[in-house]
Amino acid sequence: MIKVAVFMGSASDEDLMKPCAEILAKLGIEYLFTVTSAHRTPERTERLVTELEAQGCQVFICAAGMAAHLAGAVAARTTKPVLGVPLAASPLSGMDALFATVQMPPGFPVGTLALDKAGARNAAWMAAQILALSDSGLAQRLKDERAGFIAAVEKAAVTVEENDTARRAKNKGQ
Ligand code: RP5
Repeated sequence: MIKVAVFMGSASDEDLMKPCAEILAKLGIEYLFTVTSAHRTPERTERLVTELEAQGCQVFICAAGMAAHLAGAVAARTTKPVLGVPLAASPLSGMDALFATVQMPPGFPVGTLALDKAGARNAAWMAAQILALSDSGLAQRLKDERAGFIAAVEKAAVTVEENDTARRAKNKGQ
């Protein structure tokens, strides 16, 4: 059963949003990764939200650039959590998409993540955290992934400290 829907406003958004799909797949979350536009295909967007929600979809991730109304349009049609990823797709460097995504009227929230790939990744992690509220197996997988992040930082700290020690020894010997 599809638990997370990832909507992009255009196929040109696919590259920026691929990391989102990769994380959902890694966590074993069933998802749909597709294109639908608030402006170009409003009927398709509405139909997808209605059908996916009826099938049990729990979280909607919406990514768009420019006048990024996709997340808002989805939030207007569901009370499931909607996460928005603003994309830098115009000469305004994503500020247009950020403002369009984040400034929702009261009662129709869009949980807005960072721009571009950083937001794409965190939208997947946030969706997983939402699903993990009622899925203990997924909650454990998230804890395991956190342990991996911690181990990576600790390993990097050892390497950086060793590099510094070596540099100091070299400078002393000169
Ligand atoms: C938005 O306009 C899309 O999400 C995309 O980021 C941007 C440009 O779309 P294309 O003209 O490349 O289809 O709706």
